[in-house]
Amino acid sequence: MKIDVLTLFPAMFAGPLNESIIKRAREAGLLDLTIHQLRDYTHDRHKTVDDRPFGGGPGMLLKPEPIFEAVEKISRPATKVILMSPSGRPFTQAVARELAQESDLLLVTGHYEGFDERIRELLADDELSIGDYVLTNGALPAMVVVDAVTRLLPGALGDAESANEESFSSGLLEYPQWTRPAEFRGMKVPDMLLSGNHAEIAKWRAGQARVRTRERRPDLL
Ligand code: JCQ
Repeated sequence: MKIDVLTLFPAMFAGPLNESIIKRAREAGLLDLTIHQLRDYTHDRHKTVDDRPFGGGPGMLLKPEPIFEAVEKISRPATKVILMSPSGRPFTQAVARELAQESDLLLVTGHYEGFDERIRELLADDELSIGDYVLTNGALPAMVVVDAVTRLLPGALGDAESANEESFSSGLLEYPQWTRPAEFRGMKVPDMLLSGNHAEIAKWRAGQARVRTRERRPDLL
């Protein structure tokens, strides 16, 4: 999969996408990731990417010309153009699974008060939010999408990591788990898990997952 990212802060991408599973997926050729500096698509002396909103009001908007030029130069016929902003539709595991089926993504990251509406109307195929909070810019949300999508690409996860994908596909939160030692600072692992009765253990875990989901995320039930 090819993923392009358009950002004012390319340096933010240096760390997280060069570690662990994503690093391995890039080295294996599963992910071809390119980070583009939006300012490189301006033509004025000050490399202007933003301007004040018509009608007044606080803050600045990303102006259309640099983003249109960048998207037209970077995208290919199959490219799905996605804006990252708090006004987008929620990014979920189901959306990650959909995006993992695409061949080309271009993630356009915003900041300030937002995008000139013509960017939305004419360029964007989709607009995604990673959650109901406001960040300083869309670089972290773009990295979240790249990470969640890349780990779903066939061959990205090893066997041990793949097992983990089961957890969210149940639609419930994960049940509690323990590893050795069986007693730590006086706290014991539930006897049930030491019983060796795998049918009973599976039933117990399903119950624990439901209890935890009802307490923390009743919206998922
Ligand atoms: C994305 N959840 C939060 C902030 C404006 C118009 O674009 C803007 C983008 C940002 C950065 O993204 C987020 C975000 N999902 O804050 C303001």
